[in-house]
Amino acid sequence: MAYQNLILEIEDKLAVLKINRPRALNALNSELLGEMAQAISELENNSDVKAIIITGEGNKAFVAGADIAEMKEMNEREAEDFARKGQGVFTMLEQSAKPVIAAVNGFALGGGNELALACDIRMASSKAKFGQPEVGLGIIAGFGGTQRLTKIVGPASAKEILFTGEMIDAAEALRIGLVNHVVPVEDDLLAKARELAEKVVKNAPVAIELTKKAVNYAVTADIDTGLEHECSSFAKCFKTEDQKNGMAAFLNKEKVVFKGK
Ligand code: CO8
Repeated sequence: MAYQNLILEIEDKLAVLKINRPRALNALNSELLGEMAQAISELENNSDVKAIIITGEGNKAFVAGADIAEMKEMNEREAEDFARKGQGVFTMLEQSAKPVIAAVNGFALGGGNELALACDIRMASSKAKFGQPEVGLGIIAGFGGTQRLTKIVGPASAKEILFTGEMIDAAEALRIGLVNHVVPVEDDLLAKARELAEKVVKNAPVAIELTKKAVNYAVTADIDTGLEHECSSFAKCFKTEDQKNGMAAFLNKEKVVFKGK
């Protein structure tokens, strides 16, 4: 389907979803969030798509936050609805069966950083800048930042970023574990993200999906419950053709093509 604020390209098992409001540095408004929810559902239901890359259109921003012009006149009820909407969309990404890679090509601020945090893996251009500037606007992070940032970088780094509202550069983001990789600005970030995605999608899709769920589970579960979850997910793999074919191919020294079932 056609989107006003997104560009969706699907090629060779990979979907690239570009946030496309460059005149407002890709700031997230309600309309855009609604379109994102539709696009994520569309990708979830497309069995040809095995991984999703999210990036920002234009050469300046990944996403410079939620739309301040839209938020300015909100009352308490409207603000809560808006926060729930953004949180809901980002949770869809986090819970998607498909791996999601953020290719952070510029400013990732406020809701933009929160979008990156909801992705499974973050790859940044060396010119990317990250931050949660909400406190300088008189609000707090509302699209999951207080929760996911804390789980990813730990409470001390999270509090410094959330309290100061200051931006950190890509090198610092790498140092604190906010991003997995930094790509020099002269290199093609999207090509590097595709390379990484290809390393993932060559593997068995059901195994990737179950791994994503199990790792997400580890973030909140105690170790015993988590290990039990891992056991039952491991066992589920043995109901798939991909497990039979993958192991047979290894023993026969052949190359396997996984079917996703
Ligand atoms: N919302 C709306 N418009 C924006 C936003 C934004 N977040 N960011 C940039 N824009 C617009 C600017 O207003 C400007 O528009 P115009 O050309 O019409 O004046 C255009 O984009 C270009 O921006 P600048 O001229 O400011 O570009 P600079 O290169 O000078 O600066 C910055 C780039 C540093 C990124 C700067 O634009 C900036 O600081 N942006 C705001 C960053 C910010 O504070 N983000 C956090 C927003 S709050 C948030 O995300 C909360 C999420 C949870 C919400 C919960 C709901 C209740």
